[in-house]
Amino acid sequence: MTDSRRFYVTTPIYYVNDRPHLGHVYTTMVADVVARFHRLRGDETFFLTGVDEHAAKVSEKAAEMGMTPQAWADQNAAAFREVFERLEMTNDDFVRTSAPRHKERVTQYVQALLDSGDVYEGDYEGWYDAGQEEYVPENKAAQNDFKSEVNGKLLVRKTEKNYFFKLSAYRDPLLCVYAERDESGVPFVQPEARKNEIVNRIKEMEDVPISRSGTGGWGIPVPGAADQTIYVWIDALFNYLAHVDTGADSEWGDRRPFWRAGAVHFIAKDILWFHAAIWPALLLALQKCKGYEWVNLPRQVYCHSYWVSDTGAKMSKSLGNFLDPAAIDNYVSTFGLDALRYFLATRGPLGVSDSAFSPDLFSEVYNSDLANTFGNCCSRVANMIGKYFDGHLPEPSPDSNGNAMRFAAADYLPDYTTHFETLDLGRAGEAALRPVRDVDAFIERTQPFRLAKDPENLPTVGTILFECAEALRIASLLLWPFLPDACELFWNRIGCSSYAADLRDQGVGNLADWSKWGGLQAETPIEKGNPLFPRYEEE
Ligand code: ME8
Repeated sequence: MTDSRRFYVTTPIYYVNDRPHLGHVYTTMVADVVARFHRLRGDETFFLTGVDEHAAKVSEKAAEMGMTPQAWADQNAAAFREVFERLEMTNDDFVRTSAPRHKERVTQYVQALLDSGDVYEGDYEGWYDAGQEEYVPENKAAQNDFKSEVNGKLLVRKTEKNYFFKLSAYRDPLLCVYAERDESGVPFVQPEARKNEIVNRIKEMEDVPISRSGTGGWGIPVPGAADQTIYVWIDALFNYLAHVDTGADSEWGDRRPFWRAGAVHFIAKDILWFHAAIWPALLLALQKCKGYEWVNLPRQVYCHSYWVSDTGAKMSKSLGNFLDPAAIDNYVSTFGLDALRYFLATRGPLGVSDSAFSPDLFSEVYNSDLANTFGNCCSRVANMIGKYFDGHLPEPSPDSNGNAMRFAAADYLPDYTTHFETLDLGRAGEAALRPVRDVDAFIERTQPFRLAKDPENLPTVGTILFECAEALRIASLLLWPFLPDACELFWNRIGCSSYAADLRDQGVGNLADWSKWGGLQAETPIEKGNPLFPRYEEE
């Protein structure tokens, strides 16, 4: 398998100082939809998510709760894992930074950087944002009245003995990477507007401390300096490499080809600097170390915006206005998991603007796209096949005026694929619904229910309905990454359950082949079943 047929996608690893919320579910769901698309089209795919444990806010919250940091982290890590499982995320592994395999790798990476001189010992004094666990540059701190940009709390003046990373040495190399990637047509950071922000900051970057003292041992020790722990951000960023840096003889098998294929990192704008500057600089430094020459840079950092509440405030744990797992469950039990997935992926803040999470918009999108469009069209076609052809797919006649859909089908795939490649899931969802909209328009135009009144027209009606069913089959393939449960149910009803079996057993599909015209067999029993998406009426 060539690297271009491999795909590696990650989400941030989330802090376990509290329970998961909609923001975490969102990024993981977006990555899940994208991972499913790649599997569907036959790419060997690796999808990583997980939790970030060694933050001071985790040990502080644990102390508040009267628990050890590890016990508190265990409890919340389990909550994240459980929510992701319940939401049928298809992540291939789940990171915990307190796991021995993670600690071992991070220690090795930092040791290599100490050996090469890119990590060195020194003193650091600066303005510290305790909530964000980061030092804020002097000018930025002053601009903001020495308060946190994120939670408004006062910054603290802090001095410490530290190990530093020679970030300043990577200004030019990083700017070169950015320029090269722009030229190649796949910019390192997307969307474009976010990239420009970062490029300006890279030009001024200084060395950064990468260790902390006084963490009470909660963290990974700096090799050879037991009183210092590796700064939680360095520890966390390395997860992306550590979990696929496994050899053929390990318990996880050879995952390195996934790294070499080029990671796609989904994150939100709060953590762009770490991913767009520090992370690639660390990798450039590591790549110079013996044994790590194979470590290339990620393919892309995709930076989305925020879900905000109806009032426009960011949804966050500290603001207490997030949708928690119980609220998320409520949406799932009312509308179904597919609906949540579809709404989040297609109406979410993937671009540079925030999205307001509004219950009204949710039900509106559910009714318009899922109940009235995909669900209704499937029912309509199955009903007519039931009524006029005894529930068996009719034979199409080659040259009747009923076969117009066949010609439209040839161009569904390219647009859809392009939107997935550029991570524009709103447009990808729209492209997946296009065949459904075309079927609705085709039925309106040809009026098979009227034609069927005269038995002489049955061959034409049969062709029309065959073409409708065939176009819906193609739509269901394109919709599968968004609506896996409904599409698999639909496949069962139209005699195509082998798609789900292949995806499950082989881990990959064959979208190019499957989406070719002519996948359905005449005479196949077509099951009507219950509506895939019953219309939602507010009580
Ligand atoms: O930053 N809208 O963890 P974290 C959209 N551990 N996405 C949101 C969101 C919102 N309102 N709120 C949170 C950390 N997110 C570090 C990451 S990675 C090496 C270490 C999502 O628990 C979004 O993906 O604060 C954001 O980047 C992430 O949660 C922050 O999660």
